[in-house]
Amino acid sequence: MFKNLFNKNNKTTLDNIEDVNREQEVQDQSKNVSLFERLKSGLNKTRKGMTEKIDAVLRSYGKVDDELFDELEEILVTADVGINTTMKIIDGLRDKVRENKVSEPDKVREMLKEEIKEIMTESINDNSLNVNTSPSVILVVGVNGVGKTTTIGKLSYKLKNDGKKVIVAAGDTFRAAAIEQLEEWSARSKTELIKHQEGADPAAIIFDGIQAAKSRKADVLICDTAGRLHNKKNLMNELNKIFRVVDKEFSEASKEVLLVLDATTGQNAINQAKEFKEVCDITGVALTKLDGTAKGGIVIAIQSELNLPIKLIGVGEKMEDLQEFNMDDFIDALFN
Ligand SMILES: Nc1nc2c(ncn2[C@@H]2O[C@H](COP(=O)(O)OP(=O)(O)O)[C@@H](O)[C@H]2O)c(=O)[nH]1
Ligand SMILES: [Mg+2]
Repeated sequence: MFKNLFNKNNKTTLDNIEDVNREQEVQDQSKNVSLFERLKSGLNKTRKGMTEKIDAVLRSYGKVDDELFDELEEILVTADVGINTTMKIIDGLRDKVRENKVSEPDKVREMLKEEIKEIMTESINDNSLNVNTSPSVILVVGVNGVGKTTTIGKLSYKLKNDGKKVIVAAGDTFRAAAIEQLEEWSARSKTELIKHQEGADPAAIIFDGIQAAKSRKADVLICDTAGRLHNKKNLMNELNKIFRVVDKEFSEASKEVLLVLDATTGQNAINQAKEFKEVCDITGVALTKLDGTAKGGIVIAIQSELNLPIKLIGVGEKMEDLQEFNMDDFIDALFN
């Protein structure tokens, strides 16, 4: 009767379960470490362009004075933190320095970190992607070239690995390449793709995607869309039509409208966000190509100036380089 509880090593089933748990824990830890390392290396340029400059300034000053604050201000603005946000950060920093009677520049660093975190969390307290209730639908919007299709490919892979049933709808019918790109990703990640021909009505594809998601009991439906902003009115009409279909046909699904922004485009990204915000209820931002810019301060501006939570960040071209955004990890990766 007890035979089954023992194996060759005289270990009980419980021992084995513990071994497996421990192994899983170690795996999880190393996965987290490598994710953090990836994040860190994805932010190398910004660390050089922003953090290392801040450190050099702090090192070169013997005391905390106005000039020091001016130099810090300039570094933040240059790193695309945005003028308003930078001014808020520097004002807050001045207050903290005064209140705490700080006179050594190296203590300022810790306070600056705190101040940045405070500014970013002032109006936003949740950066998690809204996919935990099933079914859910993610509408991915943004102008051409920002990384929508790539982000969808990476995200579908990631959600699939998390054990979710994912369906992707190829709603960018303006470019055949977008459909082909998704075909490659869906073959790789073994997720189902709903597509029509180039030039087809995007809203019809989203409609089909919804029917497929319902009948196959999918957890997440991810919808690609076209991003040709040169004809803003058409684009916005098209998006509105898609939103109406989703609201009408899939009202039971929790909805995430993810705006994809390219971090390398700086203040342009901020302007795009403002335009999209006018016509759709953006629920979060996927910020791509952070690895390609020294101006990662845009992360701070997006949260603080646009009041939009960053939910995903792209720190490279590989699958694992799409990460869920975590504020503490971001600040640690930037400053440690
Ligand atoms: N380095 C880097 N490149 C990216 C990232 N995300 C997307 N890209 C690249 O950006 C280019 C445009 O992406 P695509 O998904 O086609 O953009 P779309 O037009 O918005 O669908 C492609 O070459 C992608 O490989 C990222 O996080 N880092
Ligand atoms: Mg695309």
